[in-house]
Amino acid sequence: MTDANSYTGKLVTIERYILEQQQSHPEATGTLTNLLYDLALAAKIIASKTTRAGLAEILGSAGEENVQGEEVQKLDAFAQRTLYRLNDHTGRLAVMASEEVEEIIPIPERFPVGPYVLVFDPLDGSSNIDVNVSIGTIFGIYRRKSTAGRGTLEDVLQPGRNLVAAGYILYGASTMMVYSTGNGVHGFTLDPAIGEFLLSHPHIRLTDKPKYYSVNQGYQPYWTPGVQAYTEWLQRDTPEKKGLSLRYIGSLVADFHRNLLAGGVFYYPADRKDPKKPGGKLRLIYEANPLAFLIEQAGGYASDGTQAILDIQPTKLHQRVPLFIGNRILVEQAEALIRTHDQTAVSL
Ligand code: AHM
Ligand code: MG
Repeated sequence: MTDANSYTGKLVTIERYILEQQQSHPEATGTLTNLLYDLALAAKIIASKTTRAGLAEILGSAGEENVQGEEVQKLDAFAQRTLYRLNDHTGRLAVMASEEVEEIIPIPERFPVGPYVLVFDPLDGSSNIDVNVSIGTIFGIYRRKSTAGRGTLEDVLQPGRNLVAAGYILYGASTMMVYSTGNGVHGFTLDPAIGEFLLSHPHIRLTDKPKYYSVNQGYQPYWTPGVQAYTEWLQRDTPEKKGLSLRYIGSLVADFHRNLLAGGVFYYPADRKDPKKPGGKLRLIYEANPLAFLIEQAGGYASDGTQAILDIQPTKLHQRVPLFIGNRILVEQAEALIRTHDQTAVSL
């Protein structure tokens, strides 16, 4: 059991914090507050499985039954189902969309609809599960645009600038939930002994002394000259900064989280490696936009190399986008070098 006396600071649960933030908006109906609670609950349920990853092989593999006679699911399918089931019936959402699902996810006819739109990547970095490396969930919340009935594709295809809230859950050495409703970025750490997310990182701001750059340097031969020049610039001492160290996990939430706390830049540029993915690998709606919203709230910036991620009007549900995200000064330099060296960078 957790000894309450072992906590030195004020104990603030995520529920209390979200509620206190809502109270500073007298016009709020509580719907967004409850939606964030639903996501915190989903986070706990998914975390309870990620900490048992690997045991499925002992207890039964995907598609088989485990010793309790339950069907064992792959973790990403489990995360998808958990998020869907916690949100399909609440009357808070008009529509959902997920990286794992090809079309928009309607709210079933038997349930009421509400004013918000939820987009999510249920388990990002899932190739890391088998090697016991951190993974994450990413989410974004919009207000619906359509005025009645079930939500539509148009409700989902909104620029990130319209986000009302966004966040992620990091399943790492501890589980953390980090979110913003447009009033700073706040981080909570799950205390597994009491099953509560406790405020551990209020008002996260990027440091002005960034430490890290994060990129899959294995793709360097396929980069454009602008991205090559940018990487060399990051490595050198320059008037703006000391040369940065390389850190790359290959799990976006974990890479983003480290750079948010320590300062730096993450990038997944457009490259010539896979001609079928000319816009890079990451998805605008489920990955780039929510994290871009958070980074701006923490004093940073996110770009596709030519413009702010948050200003891009999505045209397709699963649109990919090059991503440069982190300290503003570092991301703006990427834009400058891409402008100088690759006039054709985004139309590769
Ligand atoms: P996923 O959505 O299929 O899990 O892929 C996204 C992940 C990100 O977490 C990570 O930043 C990137 O893929 C790593 O890709 P790569 O292995 O090409 O460096
Ligand atoms: Mg993903």
